[in-house]
Amino acid sequence: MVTFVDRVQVHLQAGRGGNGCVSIRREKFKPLAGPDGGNGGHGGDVVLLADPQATTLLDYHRRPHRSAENGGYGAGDNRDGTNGAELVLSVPVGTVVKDAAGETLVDLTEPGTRFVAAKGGIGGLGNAALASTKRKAPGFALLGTEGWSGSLTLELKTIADVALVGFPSAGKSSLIAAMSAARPKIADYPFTTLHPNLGVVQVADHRFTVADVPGLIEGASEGKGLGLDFLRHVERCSALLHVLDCATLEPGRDPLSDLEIIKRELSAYPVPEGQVPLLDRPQLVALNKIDVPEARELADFVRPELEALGYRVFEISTVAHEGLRELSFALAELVEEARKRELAEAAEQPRIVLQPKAVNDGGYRVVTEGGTYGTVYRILGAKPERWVAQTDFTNDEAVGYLADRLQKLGVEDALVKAGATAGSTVVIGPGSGVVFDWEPTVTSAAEVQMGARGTDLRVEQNERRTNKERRSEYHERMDAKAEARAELERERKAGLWEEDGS
Ligand SMILES: Nc1nc2c(ncn2[C@@H]2O[C@H](COP(=O)(O)OP(=O)(O)OP(=O)(O)O)[C@@H](O)[C@H]2O)c(=O)[nH]1
Ligand SMILES: [Mg+2]
Repeated sequence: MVTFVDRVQVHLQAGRGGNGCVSIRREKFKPLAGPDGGNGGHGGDVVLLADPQATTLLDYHRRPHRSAENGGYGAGDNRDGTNGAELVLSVPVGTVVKDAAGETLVDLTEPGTRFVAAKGGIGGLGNAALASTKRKAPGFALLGTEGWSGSLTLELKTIADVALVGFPSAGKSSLIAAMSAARPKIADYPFTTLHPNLGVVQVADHRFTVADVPGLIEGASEGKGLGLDFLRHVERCSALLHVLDCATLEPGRDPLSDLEIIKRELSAYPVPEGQVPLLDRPQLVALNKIDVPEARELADFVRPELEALGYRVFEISTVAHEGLRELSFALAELVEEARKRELAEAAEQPRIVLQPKAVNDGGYRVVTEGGTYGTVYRILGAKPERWVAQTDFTNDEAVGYLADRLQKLGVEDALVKAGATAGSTVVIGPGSGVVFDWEPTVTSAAEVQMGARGTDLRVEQNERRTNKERRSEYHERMDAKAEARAELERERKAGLWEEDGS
C-alpha cells in the first residue's frame, strides 16, 4: 500500500563548533615566540528549503534523524578549523514547520525560501585570538559549543488554485485525470483516493493547479469516512468545485442533497485565523457522468434549482470528455479573479517579514533557590551559559578566564546583591548546570569588606621593604658575619685546630 505522509516529526542536530587550539610558535633561537593556536570552525546549520521539486515528506518519515557537519578543530600555526557544511533539507512548497510545543515557526509557501531550523554551534577561539596586551601567552583555548538539537513537526499543506470536493466515487479523480496530466488512482469503490493529488491545467494561456482530495460523507466532521483532517490541503485553495454524481444508484442520494451534505461538512471545518471560511470562497458545480442517459436526465432536471441557488452549473462527463472545456475556462476565469484580488490585497497590506524571535542575549539573572543543602544561587542567561560551555574545566587558566568574563559582566556584584558570600553554592545554567563554590575575586566588594572599615587588606599586606629596612637588614647581616669570624679566631687560638703541614 502506498503511504502518504503529510505530517512527520523530524529530529535535527546542528553541527558542534570545533575547539580552539593551544599552541606556541617556535622559531630558531626563540623557542617561545608567541601563541599561534587557530580557532575552531563553526558547526553547520540544518536548513529547510521550500523546493518545488519535492512533493512529499515521505523521506523524513523513513529517516527522521538528520544532522549537519561539525566544525573542524583549530590547529597550530594559526590554522583555523573548517566550518561544518550546512545540511539543506528539501521540503515541498507549502510545508508548515512547528516546534515541539505545536507553535508554528514558519510557513514555507514561497519556492526557494530557506529556514534555519537548527543553528550550528560556535567554534572556540584559539590561544592566538585570546592573546591581548595583558595576556600575552594564554595557555588555554575556548571549546566549541553544541549545535541546536531538537524535534520539529513538518506538516504539508497542498497549495492549489482549485479544490475538487464531493462524495466518494463522484468522479473527482477522473476529472483531474481528464483535465491535467495527473494520473491518480480511479476505481468504482469509495475512498479510492487516500491523499490529495495535484494536477496542472492549461487552457489557452491560462494555467492553474487543481487538487483532488479524498471523498467526504455525512458526518465527516465527526470523523466518519476519512474525516475532515485532509481538508487542510484545500485551506489554501482560492476556489472550490463541487463534483456531483448524477449516476449513483445509492438510495437517498441525489445531486441536491449531496451538495447540502457536503456544504454542511465544509462549514464545520475550522480554517486558520485570518483565512476565508471554505464556504465563503467562490464555488462552481459540475454535474458528472452525463454519458449515462438517466444521469443526463437527472442533470437537466436539477440544473435550474442549482442555478436558483446562485451557482454556475456545468454538465460534464469525464469518460466522454464532454463539457470539460467550458468548465476549464470557467475555472480559469475564477482563478484569474482570485489572483487579482489577492494582488490588490497584498498591495494594501504592509509586507510581513518573517524574523526570528528576538533573544535578549546580553541579559542574565540571579535566582535564589532554597534547598536541603542550603541556598543555591543560580545564574541564568544565554551569555554566561555559553561561556560555561566554552570552558575547559581541566585547565585552570581557562577557568580563570571564565571568572574574568563573568566578573566583567557584573555577575559577582549581582551575587553579592543577592546575598551570596564566599563559599556559597553557585550554579550556572538550568538543571544541574555547572556547580561551584563561589570565591569572590580580589577586586570584588566582598573581599574588601573583610578588613576593618577604612582599611584595605591589600594595602596592609604590603610586602615591599623600604630602603631604611634594607639598610638595617644589611648591617645586621654584616654584624653576624663579623661575629662568626671572631668566634673562629677564638677557637683557633684555644688550639682546638691542628696547624697545617704536619
Ligand atoms: N459513466 C461514467 N463513469 C464515471 C465518470 N467519471 C467517473 N466515473 C467512474 O466513477 C468511479 C469513481 O471514479 P473516481 O474518479 O475514482 O471517483 P472519486 O470521486 O475520485 O472517488 P474517491 O476517490 O473514492 O473519493 C470510477 O469507476 C469511474 O470510472 C463519468 O463521467 N461517467
Ligand atoms: Mg478519487
